[in-house]
Amino acid sequence: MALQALIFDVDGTLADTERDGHRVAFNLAFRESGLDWDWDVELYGKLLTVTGGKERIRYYVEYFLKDYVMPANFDDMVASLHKTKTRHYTEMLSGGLIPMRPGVRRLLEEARQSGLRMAIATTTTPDNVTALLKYSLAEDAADWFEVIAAGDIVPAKKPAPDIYLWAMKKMNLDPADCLAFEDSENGLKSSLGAGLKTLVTINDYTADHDFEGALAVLSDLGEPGNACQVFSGDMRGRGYVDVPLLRQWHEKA
Ligand code: XBP
Ligand code: MG
Repeated sequence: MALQALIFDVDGTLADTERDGHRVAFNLAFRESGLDWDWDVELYGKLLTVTGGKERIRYYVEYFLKDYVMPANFDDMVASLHKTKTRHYTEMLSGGLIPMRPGVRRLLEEARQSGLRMAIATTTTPDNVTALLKYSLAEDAADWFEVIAAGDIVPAKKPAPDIYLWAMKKMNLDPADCLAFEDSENGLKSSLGAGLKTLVTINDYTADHDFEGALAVLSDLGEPGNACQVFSGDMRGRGYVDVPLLRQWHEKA
């Protein structure tokens, strides 16, 4: 079966959003809500073991703020904090603050031209995805994706496979028709769990993760004249990922 579709994770994969995007927005929300919580770069790396912003706040309170006494309305408090965080994050994106990672725009444009179908499968809130696509990629970029599977659309977030399964069901595709793009161990567990061959591009927060089972592990997608670093996988002599290479990987694997 020929390759039909590409399914992309967002945070860390399309753009480096965590350290200078989500993390900063969480801190702004805490401050605005009168809390003295502050997630520095190192702590945020530990908190990233839990996907989903609301889930991450709960994890922080439970495991890092042992003396904190949860108010009776804690669920509402988390929901409200997260809403504030989303407002800050999308405002930051609207300033075009966070660029696409190397090779992302090129590969997306090439995939569109070659008739590949495309989808998003992410843990983050839908508004965050549309803002990132609009302000960092193109005004109409959300329309490049047939399905945007995001946030609470499935209750079990990554590493559960549900978000990928949901996206493929919507597209009426089997895992064998698709390739997935991820940046983290939780993301890879999710895509592999859904039966998808997966290409991993790492970032500072995920460089030491376990990527067993990935098609290839690269620093980024690379660009002509600016080759990516290859940690595992066979680039077939190329310095960057393009559609013919994806087709070769898909056929072989
Ligand atoms: C990334 C995440 C998200 C974001 C925060 O998921 O774990 O939780 O950090 O987003 P992925 P929200 O890499 O799968 O896109 O605060 O909107 O949940
Ligand atoms: Mg990710």
